[in-house]
Amino acid sequence: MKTRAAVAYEAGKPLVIETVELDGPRAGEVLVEMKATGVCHTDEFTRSGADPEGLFPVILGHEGAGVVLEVGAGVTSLKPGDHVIPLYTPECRGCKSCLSRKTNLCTAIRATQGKGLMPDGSSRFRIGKTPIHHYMGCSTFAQHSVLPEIALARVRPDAPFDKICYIGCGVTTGIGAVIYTAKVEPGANVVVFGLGGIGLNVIQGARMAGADKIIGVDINPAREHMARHFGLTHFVNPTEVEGDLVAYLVELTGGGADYSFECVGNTKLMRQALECCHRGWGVSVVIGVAGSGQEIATRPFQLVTGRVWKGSAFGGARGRTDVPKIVDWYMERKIEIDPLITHKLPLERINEAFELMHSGESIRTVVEF
Ligand code: NAD
Ligand code: 022
Ligand code: ZN
Repeated sequence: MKTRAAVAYEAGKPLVIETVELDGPRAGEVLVEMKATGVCHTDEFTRSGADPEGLFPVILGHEGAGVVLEVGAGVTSLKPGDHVIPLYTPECRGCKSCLSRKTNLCTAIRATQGKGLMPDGSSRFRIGKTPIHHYMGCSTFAQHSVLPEIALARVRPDAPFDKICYIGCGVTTGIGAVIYTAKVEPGANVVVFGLGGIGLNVIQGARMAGADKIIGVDINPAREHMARHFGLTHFVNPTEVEGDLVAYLVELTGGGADYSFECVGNTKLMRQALECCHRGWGVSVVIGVAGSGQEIATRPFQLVTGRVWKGSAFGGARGRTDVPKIVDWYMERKIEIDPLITHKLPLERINEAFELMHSGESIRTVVEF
């Protein structure tokens, strides 16, 4: 079939809206009609050429929501008409990682996904004879995409696509890091570095978990207002703190944070996030993705004295199991998404989403098909 997509032909160039050829689903695969997609940092990381593993030409996008149109041979968990959210972290329930119950990082299709290919080693997208790469196993910047069955979460049909697409990355990453990775308990003191599309979801996760102090750190003063709406109790602008930020945060938390979250991707902040944790038990979760080749540092004493450094991918969520639950939380008004979607664009104007991201004007831009 033919479909409309935003194609990244070359690193650093704007996306081009094109009609592309899409082959139907093979065994274990599903054809999805995309209804909406968010535009996230990793899409820009790859588009810009900063991602050393970026492949071109490619159809980017990993934060979508849509409807199943057709299923390939052997697909049993989905049928045409089902509403779905694509998963860049799939859940096969059979690999060593899924069976371990200790991680959400399913390995079933990891090798081919990283190469921009479907599990059988080929691409479903092409223009003329030129194959176009898939992206993070999702390629949501296309009106239709083909995905593996294990990379789709079936969700309730009454949930609005233009909001729940954000659960495909940002919402689950932020809330999941609190609930699944850190397991924040009621009464805990929490420090969040970076109050953007991820950090604001960490804040609402911390509120949901019953945290006491929820302290947000951001250099953009405009982020305070929205953060308070989501549960922030104290705002800290590092540019206005006299002296050492870590000492200031330890004082503010009465001895150190029980949990801290780095939601920027800055290795200096990762260190501060660890070091502002409470001696003996404080846990710091790295969510931000730093530029390639960067390293984190601290003195071993920080760990010897009981602080714990952790990382979280997709919030530690098991996609097919947990994503439908998060959609339910949204529909039951236990979490909020609407105010975080600050901009909406048609596919033709998708390049403006990257500009809004750079200027700090948007939290999330959603593209509707
Ligand atoms: P964003 O741009 O919306 O937010 C970043 C925030 O950090 C902004 O509000 C900015 O003002 C603030 N900031 C920048 N420099 C700062 C500094 N020195 N001190 C304090 N605050 C500072 O980005 P986002 O969408 O929230 O994403 C944040 C990070 O999370 C990115 O690195 C992204 O790639 C990563 N991420 C990770 C996962 C995962 O699974 N681990 C998933 C999604 C996103
Ligand atoms: C999503 N991310 C950032 C913004 N939006 C993001 C980026 C990378 C990861 C998670 C979220 C991530 C963490 C750990 C891994 N990835 C490796 C997982 C593994 O090796 O099993 C990651 C993922 C997908 C891809 C690359 C890296 C990919 O499909 N190319 C989950
Ligand atoms: Zn993302």
